[in-house]
Amino acid sequence: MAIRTILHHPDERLRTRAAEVTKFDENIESLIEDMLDTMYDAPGIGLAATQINIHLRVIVVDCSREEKTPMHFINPVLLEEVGIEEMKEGCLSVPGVFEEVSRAEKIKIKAQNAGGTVFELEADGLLAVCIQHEIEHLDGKLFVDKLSTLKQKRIRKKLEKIKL
Ligand code: GNR
Ligand code: NI
Repeated sequence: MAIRTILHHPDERLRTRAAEVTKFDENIESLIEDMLDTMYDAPGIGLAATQINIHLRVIVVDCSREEKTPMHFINPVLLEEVGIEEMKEGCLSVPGVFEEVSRAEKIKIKAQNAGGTVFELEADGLLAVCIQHEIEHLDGKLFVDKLSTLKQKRIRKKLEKIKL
């Protein structure tokens, strides 16, 4: 049980491409626990290991409204993307910024669980948006990269000024 520090844009470490997980041991289990603790504390509906400066392909998500439904995905890969949907997004690494972003409406992914077992999942709605947002973190991308260059400049300036 540990809450880790979340990196903030424009920290260059957020631009790191995360490496595949090859060892499914207790270190991965405790990383997932820490990521969930950090996500719930924030609070957020998703977190990529990149955001806590761990450059491994691990994401956690909980988009549920009532009961806690923690999910984790190791080495996630997008297999199918169908349709387009616009949603207002935010990011724990870009505090105070909320902008419309368009993404696939329905997705199918393949991933591994903490035991290394491969599984597939189909998602739509907020869960699909969140999973796509998290996978992009693992490739060093942020949702603000999809905005106009003018908006990107303003966001960078604003965050450099407040330096949370
Ligand atoms: O908490 C979060 N909310 C959110 C809202 C809309 C689209 C994506 C997200 S993910 C974000 C947490 C986060 O930064 N994950 O990387
Ligand atoms: Ni994010």
